[in-house]
Amino acid sequence: MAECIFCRIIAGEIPAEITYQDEVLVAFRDIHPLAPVHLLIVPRRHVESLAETGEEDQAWLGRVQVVAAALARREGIAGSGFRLVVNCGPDAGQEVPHLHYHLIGGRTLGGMV
Ligand code: DGP
Repeated sequence: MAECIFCRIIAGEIPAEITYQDEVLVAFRDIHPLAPVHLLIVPRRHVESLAETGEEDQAWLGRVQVVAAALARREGIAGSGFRLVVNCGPDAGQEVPHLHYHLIGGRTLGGMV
């Protein structure tokens, strides 16, 4: 999607600190980090939100968690703990309409809401 900011990051049109990429997923540092480690894990394919996914997406949605755990280990927060968050839709405060998972850690995190 030409005007999607995350599609443009994936395409290399907007700079970002990319920390991981494979054939289906890309991870980069959040521009407004909420903690010492704050990565966004996104599918290369433009999917607006988790609400748009279905049975056919099971494999890569599962891969998100495998990659998140690997990145947590690489970032040194697997032992101290981390949070994997997906905001879906307006009530959850989703700002960028391209499905993304926040991997957050490196400090004690507060309550969920
Ligand atoms: P959400 O509220 O779940 O839609 O989170 C969107 C996140 O995306 C927010 O934490 C800031 C981040 N973000 C927005 N624009 C950019 C950008 O251009 N580059 C990077 N690296 N992150 C961005």
